[in-house]
Amino acid sequence: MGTSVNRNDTLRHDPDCIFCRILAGEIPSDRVHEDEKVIAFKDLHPQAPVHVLVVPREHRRDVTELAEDPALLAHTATVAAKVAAEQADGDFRLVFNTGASAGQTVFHVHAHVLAGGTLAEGEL
Ligand code: IU
Repeated sequence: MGTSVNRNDTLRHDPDCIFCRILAGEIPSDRVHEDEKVIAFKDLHPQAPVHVLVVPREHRRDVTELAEDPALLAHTATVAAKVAAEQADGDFRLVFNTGASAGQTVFHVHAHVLAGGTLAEGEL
């Protein structure tokens, strides 16, 4: 399915993408942050005491497409740090699974923020 502009004609949106549907409010999520560029919500299957996904509103496939907009990539990291400071002690691991072999299952870029407690080496 092709990516298209969404209702406000500014952001790339894929109606078949589950994260686009979460962003549109069609599927509920437990949001901990939202602004005009990204949202952050709790992962449905947490793998750490704090496990939040920071998701750019624009439909981009992975971190390599996100990196085409350096300001948006930087903003994603800044929001991750804010979430870790608010939900844990400020320390965090930031993971972008990129490609199926690396464990990416949702092909709308998202940063996993893992925090709280001591994270094992190599976790996620
Ligand atoms: P991955 O890096 O693409 O594998 O990460 C996808 C994550 O999205 C994974 O941790 C899921 O638990 C999480 N997730 C979710 O929180 N809510 C959903 O509706 C779906 C996946 I689908």
